[in-house]
Amino acid sequence: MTTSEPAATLDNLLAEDRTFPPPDGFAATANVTAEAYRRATEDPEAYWAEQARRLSWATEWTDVLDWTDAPHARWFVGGELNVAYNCVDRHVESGNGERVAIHWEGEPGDTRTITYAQLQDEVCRTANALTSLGLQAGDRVAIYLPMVPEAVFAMLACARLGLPHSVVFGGFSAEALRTRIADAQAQVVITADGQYRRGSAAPLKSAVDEAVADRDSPVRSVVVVRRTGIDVSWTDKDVWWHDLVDGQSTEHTLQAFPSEHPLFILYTSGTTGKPKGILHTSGGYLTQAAYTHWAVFDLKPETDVYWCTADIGWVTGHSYIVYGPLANGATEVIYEGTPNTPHEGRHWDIVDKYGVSIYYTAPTLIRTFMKWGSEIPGRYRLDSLRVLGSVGEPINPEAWMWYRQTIGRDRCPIVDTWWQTETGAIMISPLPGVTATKPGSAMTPLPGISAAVVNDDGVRVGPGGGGYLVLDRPWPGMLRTIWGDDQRFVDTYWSRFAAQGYYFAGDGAKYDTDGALWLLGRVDDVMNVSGHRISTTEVESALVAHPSVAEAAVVGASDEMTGQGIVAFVILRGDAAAKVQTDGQSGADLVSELRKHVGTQIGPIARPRQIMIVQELPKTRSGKIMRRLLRDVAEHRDLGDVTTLQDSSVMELITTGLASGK
Ligand code: 6R9
Repeated sequence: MTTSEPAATLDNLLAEDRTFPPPDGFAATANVTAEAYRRATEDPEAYWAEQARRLSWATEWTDVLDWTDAPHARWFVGGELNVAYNCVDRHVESGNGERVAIHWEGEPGDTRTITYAQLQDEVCRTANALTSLGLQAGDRVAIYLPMVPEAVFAMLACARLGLPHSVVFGGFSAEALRTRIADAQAQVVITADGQYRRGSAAPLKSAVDEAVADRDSPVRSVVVVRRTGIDVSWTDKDVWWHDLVDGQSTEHTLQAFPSEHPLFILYTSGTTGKPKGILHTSGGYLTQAAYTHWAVFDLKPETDVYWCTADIGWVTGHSYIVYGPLANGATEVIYEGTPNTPHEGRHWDIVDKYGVSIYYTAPTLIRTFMKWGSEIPGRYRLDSLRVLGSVGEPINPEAWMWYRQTIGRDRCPIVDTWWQTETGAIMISPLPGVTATKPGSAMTPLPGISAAVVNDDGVRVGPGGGGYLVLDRPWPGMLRTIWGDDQRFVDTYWSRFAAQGYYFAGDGAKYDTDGALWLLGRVDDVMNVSGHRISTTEVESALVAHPSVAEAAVVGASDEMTGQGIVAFVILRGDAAAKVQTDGQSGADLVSELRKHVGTQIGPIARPRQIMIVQELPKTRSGKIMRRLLRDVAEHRDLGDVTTLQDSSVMELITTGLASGK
């Protein structure tokens, strides 16, 4: 961790003075108005109690919040509810059983339409099936599935039975699955024979075979969805989903669980060390997931078609594909595959086909779409869209503007949503009917949420100041602990500013002079060059603003003279890339032009020491650039563990390029 506070070197980002107020007419019908901020500030607990009433409780709570054992919170103490009932049954009971819950689109083009009534049947069957395996409330279930409807059925069936699930991303290795199963002591794994990736069927169950092979594996049963029809080997732990589930009754009697009953464990992708099992519980989590999904996306369940492009293996998939939207009775699209299969317009094709009105994705994908070219979305109508969301990393102003103009056709508000696996749900975001947005800023904490920026000593900074983002009041969706390691929970999040009692988010942040919040990436992504603090985001944004650059990743590499030197890895846009490939000299010319460009945009201090033109960047499966690996390359170290990379051959390409002096 860095030891001094990020200084004010963000003139580039903070010079951003374009603002985009909500479109005409949007505010008039928006779910939330400015008045919510006032009410929530006056009495946050009353405000959250109001939000909790979006849910159906079997027993009313007695206390909104018990913070006496801080940092261990209990929300809606004494309350009891069933999370799956809230996401499914109650919509059927209120007469919306025929509403489509899920428009599912398989990668090869097969589809399924699932109404709330059908979802109820599927969840009940699955719950009966899991009970038949001998599982009891509190037992853990691992879910290792592609983006198929069974993933949603399985999560909701677990919730219905009070079985905390641990969803492991289907792109993770057998070893990653094994350690997560062992940490949570999961007794059952739900998986599929294989999964579609870029048009072909890849094995999945074979990884489970490997992960549960040990004699001391806690896993008793493996339930296998047949998705691709590829051959699988079979053991006596295995049972086909269709054999186990299809014959079950669609009747299942509900049980309510205490508000603090564990709902799920989700391991964060932690690039080093043992992954952290983030524990979320029921009442508070569902309250915040439902509230934020309604408020931030201005959801109108009767008319909107919502699509979040995340994978259910990530927290975004948990909160904004499964729990938030379904608790709100939304109609949503779930797409199984990659965005360029069978062509680079697949997402826009899906938007037009289903009339998607709310689209929520990640900056890395937006930059990829930019790289593919504006003419691709230009071929589609996209006139159903009305709100666009972004999550996962800071969004460069350039990508934000492209998103607004090319996808939103200058009509749709953009909500840049800051949150974490640990926060459970969105914390900092514009409200589409209230906030005048600035390209690249997540703007302000939501009504009910309180955040601050502090310096090294935990002292709050004001407008124009920068430092560390902290959360200074408990929130309903907050993580309750790290599974099996409460001390690590306290150490990681609550010890940095223990004196003040603040939650340390690990992100750098800055207020501009209007008081809008700019998230600057993880604090270990803040570079120190000759005593000047420069955010990797700031340099990346400058690079991406150059017409030849599609995507950029910047790291601070140790430097004898300056402490750290800035090393940039850039992917060029189509034309520039073609030119560089046919003409060696233009590569060198472009590199010096880019160095100059960053120098003019931010100042000479930010001029990268080295710029490398690469074909790809190493990314985790959730789309985050793995700067640790790039730092290793920049500092000529051997590469450590690359198993969490989406494509591990990327590193080979980059290091070979470096060795050949490209
Ligand atoms: C939801 C999710 C959390 C980290 C977080 C921050 C970065 C997420 C962001 C953002 C800037 C945003 N992050 N959203 N940074 N602006 N809108 O991504 O959870 O995978 O746990 O990552 O992602 O650095 O600390 P998770």
